[in-house]
Amino acid sequence: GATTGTHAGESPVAMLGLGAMGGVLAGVLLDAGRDVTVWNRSAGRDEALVARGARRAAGVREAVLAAPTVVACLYDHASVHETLDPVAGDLRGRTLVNLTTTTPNESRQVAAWASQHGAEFLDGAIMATPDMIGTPGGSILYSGSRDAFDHGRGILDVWATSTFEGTDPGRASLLDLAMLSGMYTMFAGFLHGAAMVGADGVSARDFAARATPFLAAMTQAFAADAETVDGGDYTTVSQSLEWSDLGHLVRASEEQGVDPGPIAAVEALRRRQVDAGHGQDDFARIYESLRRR
Ligand code: FVH
Repeated sequence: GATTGTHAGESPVAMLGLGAMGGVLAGVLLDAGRDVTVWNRSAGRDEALVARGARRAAGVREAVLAAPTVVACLYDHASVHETLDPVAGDLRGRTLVNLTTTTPNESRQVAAWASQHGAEFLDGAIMATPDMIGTPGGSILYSGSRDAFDHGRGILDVWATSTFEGTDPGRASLLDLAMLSGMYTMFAGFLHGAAMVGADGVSARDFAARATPFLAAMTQAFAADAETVDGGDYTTVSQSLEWSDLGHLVRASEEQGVDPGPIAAVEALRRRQVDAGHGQDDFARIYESLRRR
C-alpha cells in the first residue's frame, strides 16, 4: 500500500510511461536511490529499469497503489485519461504529477478531474530533452498545487531545475507551448533563409555560420519589444511598421523559387496594422495583429 503521509521527498514514486522521457525520469530517480515502481502500456520497456532496481507493476492499479506520488509521462492528453480513468478511485489521497505535454486547457481539465477524485495535482512542462534530465541544464516548469510542488521537491529536483509558475494548472503548459511556438517559428525562419541561399548553391552549413551569431544578437531586442507591448504604447518607434515593408523579402524568396510562407506570414501581420492606419507606429505593433481576444 501507499505510504501516504510520508514526505514525498523520501517516499516511493510510481512512474507511468517509460518512453524516451519517462524511462530517463525513472532511471534518474533510481540513481538517486529512490524506490520506483514502473509501468508501461507495452511490455519490455521496463526491463533495463527493473535490472537497475525498479519494481515492476503488473498493471496501472498496482503501480498507483505502490506510491503516494504518481508520475505520468505519456504521449498526450488522451493517453493520460486512457491510462488513469480506470483507476481514478485509487488516486484519492495521492499526488498526480503529469509531465505529459498537454494544452493549458487540457492541463486544467486533468487538474479538475484529479481534484474530483481526491488527488493533489501538479502539471509539469519539461523544457529539456531526455539527455538533459538529471543535469544542471534541465528545466521543468510546474503549476497547480503549491503544496504538491513544495512537498515533491525531493523528487522534482532530482530531474531538473524546478520552477513553480503558479496555481493555475494550465500556466506551465502555456509558458512551455508559447516558448515552443517562438522556437519553431525561429527554426522555420532559419530554414527558409537556408532554402533561399540554397537555391544559389550556398550550403546550409555556411548559412548557419552567418545566421547563428546574427539571430542570437537579435534576441537582445526581445526586452525592448516586451517593454513596448507591456506598456501598450507603440508610438515610441525603434523601427516603424511602414519602414519595415517586407515585400522585398517575399519577392526575393519567390525569385529564388522558394516558398515565401514564413516571411509572407510576418508581412501579412505587418500589413494589417499599416492598413488600419498605424504605419508610423513601432514594428512591435504586429502583436496587435496576433491578438484575437
Ligand atoms: N522526448 C522529449 O525530448 C520531449 C521533451 C519535452 C516533453 N516531451 C513530452 O513528454 C511526453 C513523453 O514523451 P516521450 O519522449 O517519452 O515519448 P515516447 O517515447 O513516444 O513515449 C510515449 C509513452 O506514452 C505511452 N503511450 C502512448 N499512448 C498511450 C496510451 N494510449 N496509453 C498508455 N500509454 C501510452 C507509450 O507507451 P508504449 O507505446 O511504449 O506502449 C510510451 O510509454 C510527451 O507528452 C512529450 O510531448 C518529451
